[in-house]
Amino acid sequence: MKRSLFTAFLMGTLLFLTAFFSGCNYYDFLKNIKAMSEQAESEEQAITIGVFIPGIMSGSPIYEMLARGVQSAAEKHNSDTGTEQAVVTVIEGGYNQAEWENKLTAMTASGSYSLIVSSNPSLPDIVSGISAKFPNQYFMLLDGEMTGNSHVYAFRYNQREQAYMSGYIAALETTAHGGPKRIGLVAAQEYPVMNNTILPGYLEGAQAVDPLYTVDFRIVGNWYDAAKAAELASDMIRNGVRVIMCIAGGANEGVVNTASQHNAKVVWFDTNGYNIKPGTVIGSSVLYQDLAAYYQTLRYLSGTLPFGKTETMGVNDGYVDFVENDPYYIDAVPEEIRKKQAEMIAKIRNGELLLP
Ligand code: RBF
Repeated sequence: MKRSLFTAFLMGTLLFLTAFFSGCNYYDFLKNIKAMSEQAESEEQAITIGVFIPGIMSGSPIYEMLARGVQSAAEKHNSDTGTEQAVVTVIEGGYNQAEWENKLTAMTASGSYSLIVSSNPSLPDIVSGISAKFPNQYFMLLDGEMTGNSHVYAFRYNQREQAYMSGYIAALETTAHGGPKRIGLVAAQEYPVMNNTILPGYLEGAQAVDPLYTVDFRIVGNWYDAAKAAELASDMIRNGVRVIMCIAGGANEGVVNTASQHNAKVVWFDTNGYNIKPGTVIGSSVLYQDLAAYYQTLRYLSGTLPFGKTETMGVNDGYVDFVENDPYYIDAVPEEIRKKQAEMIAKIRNGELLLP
């Protein structure tokens, strides 16, 4: 016992003396160890972001932009920090909307994601139920509205502006060609934003050209059936409609092909669609969802995303636009019409025309 006490005392003294005489180095050594373990810890604490696509990405640019924006933000974060900290996983929920809630619940219950990102106006309702069961999960919802939940951030676009610009060009083109004062809208399905914002905004834009305009509004029933969308478009064209806007994801193709066969025209929504069928697509009212996803994800990664809020962005915030500088637009649409469209857009930009 006495002997082991003596050994411990001797070792302690030796250690103390070594540390004392090489004080500086020892201190640096400790500092290095601490820095290394902190770095390892921060690399270990991956920020995992799960992107839930409510549908299929192919044919739905709004979803492709979502995934691309989140991924670019993660790459930027990783390159800025010199780590591989941010990791993005994209999961497609498929076209069966009845399965989305279970799929998103499973994603949440896995506990694998620091943040779950999704997009479309039906997500807030689904997430509000899931959030009640998993109150620690953070969500970022684009193209949707949800306020007052401390773990949910939402971002929506001013789609009244977006649809108004579409209705305006559709009516200008129809008026120039003569024929009935009627424009078409082929939508995949009815939902509150479609019925209460997009359809009325489209009509409002057309009626700003001439108050006699009406909209022939048809529903495909899903986001993929191009044959059904083609049938609806043919029927409209037979009834004298010259310009059709389509918001039907993968089914849009049916509208574009039919219009091009019958010398009718298409207004594209969400992305620049002029090159899809040059000469047939005469308007593109776009959303910059890729930018929204990118910047809001960067805010999340820097800890500044304002959870609990919905932010709404439109033309003057740079998130909604009508593409005027595309060579296919310039080729397809006479100068006189482009001039009138440009004047209307200028009024939105300078605040003369307010469409909140
Ligand atoms: N837009 C798409 O482009 N593809 C889709 O598969 C799709 N699915 C949707 C499902 C629901 C239930 C709702 C409410 C909207 C969906 N949208 C889809 C529409 C999208 O959110 C947006 O409203 C339109 O793209 C117009 O900006």
